This record gives sequence, C-alpha cells and structure tokens, in this order.
Amino acid sequence: MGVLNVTPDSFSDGGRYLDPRRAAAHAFEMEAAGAAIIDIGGESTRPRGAREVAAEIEIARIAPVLKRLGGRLRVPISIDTRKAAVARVALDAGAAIVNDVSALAGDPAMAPLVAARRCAVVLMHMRGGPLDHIRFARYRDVVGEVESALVARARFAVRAGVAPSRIVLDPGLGFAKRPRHSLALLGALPRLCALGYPILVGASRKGFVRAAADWAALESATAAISAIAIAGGVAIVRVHDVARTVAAVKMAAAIKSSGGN
Ligand code: HH2
Repeated sequence: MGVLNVTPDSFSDGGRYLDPRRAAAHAFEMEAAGAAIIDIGGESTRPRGAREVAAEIEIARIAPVLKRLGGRLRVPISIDTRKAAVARVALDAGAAIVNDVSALAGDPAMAPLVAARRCAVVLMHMRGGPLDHIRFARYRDVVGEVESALVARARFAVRAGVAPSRIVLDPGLGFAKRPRHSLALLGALPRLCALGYPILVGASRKGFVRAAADWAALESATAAISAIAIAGGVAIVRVHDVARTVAAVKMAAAIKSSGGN
C-alpha cells in the first residue's frame, strides 16, 4: 500500500502532493513501482501537532486527485479518513477501501456507510484521538490489549453489517504506542495474524523507526520492517517509498511461500 498524503502537514511529506497534478502523478509512480493499493489521505494524523480538519477541507483536497485518477489507476484506491462524508465522496469516485484510523469509532455514520457500500475496511487500533493518543500509551500487556481491542472493533463492524471477509485489522504502530509498544507488536505479528483477519502494518518513517535510523537510513529500515512483517504473515504494508520497499517485500513473500522446501 503506497501512501499518498494530500495534506500540508503530514509528518514526513506534508505539502509535497497538495497540487492534484503532482499527487496523481505520484499515485501512478507508486503503481508503476509495484504498489498494490494507493491510500489517499486528506488529514494528517501525526502524533504531534496534527490539527482536526473539517470534512469539506478534506474533500477539497482529495476530490480533485480522485478525479484525475478516475478509471486510470489499475490498483484499488483506499481512502484514509475517519469521516463518513469524506469516505462517501471517495467511494463515489471509485475507492474500494476505507482506511479508518478510528476503527469506525470516529463517526457514527461510518459503519453503516461501509456496510451499505460493501467496501473493504481497515480497522486500526488507537486510543484517544490523533491529537492526544500518546497520553494513552500505557499498557500492562500491549499485545493482549491491542488484540482484544481489535477483536472488539471487528465484532462491532460485523454487527453493523460489514462482512467479515471485508475486514482488515491494523495494530496502529505509533498510535498510542511508545517505541517499545510498536516493537512488541511487530514481534507478535504471527499472533495477530492468527485472529483470522488480514493484518496491515504501517511502520514507514514513524518515530520508533527514526529512533533507530537517521533520515538517510529510514527507507532501508522501513523496507526491513516491511519484510519482517510479511514474513510474519502480514497481508499489507503501508509505506511512503514503494520503490525502495517493494523488492524487500517481494523477497519476503517469495521466501514465505516457498515453505522452506
Ligand atoms: N499511519 C498513518 C496514517 N494512516 N493508517 C493505517 N491503517 N495504519 C497506519 O499505521 C497509519 C494510517 C500515519 O502516517 P502518514 O500518513 O505518513 O502521516 P500523517 O498522518 O501525518 O499524514
């Protein structure tokens, strides 16, 4: 999954793709580099300093990009939003996946929308909201607590009418997680995969990676984490630099599917 942040303030690439022409070109670049999904977002959720964005602003950012991509991108589009109004516009424009960092808890209209449109949905674990989640990064057993919270959100989605086969779960690395929590979750991916839903992880350029790698080494660190995640059974890795991650991911997938024979 290649990240397309159409925002002025995303933590690593804010402002780069605000121009819809540049944003669309970047989507095609990521597709050519091997992305299987393009994830478009019009609101930054970075841990420090992110500001709530009104639905109209998010829509004004993403709609022109979706229009340019309309029917021309071969891979599915995912919309990274917590707001049903934004998701609706994106689904109308051809998006196939709703990536909701609030796991359908941010907007009461989101679960019915996802159920009615029969699209896929990513349910990400977080505590609090994008503005204050780091205050809630306290766990006795981070893996167990994230696991049960994800199961609860999946049950909620199913009760709202979302087919289990359309649900993807995400431990939400960096969201209400200290670096040690994100690392523990990465170490427990086979356990999360055993829940029976496809798992998505987004480690790309996050603080816990930056703690171990400077900017020059960030992409290789992200590629290594993505490879480990795929080897651990993860279905989707969300990254900014598709070109520099794809070979590592392909090798990990090839090794995994060889089954050691
Ligand atoms: N991380 C970010 C945004 N959306 N969605 C999912 N499912 N999983 C993630 O880990 C995830 C996500 C944050 O990264 P980024 O989009 O680069 O930054 P920003 O939120 O500042 O735009």
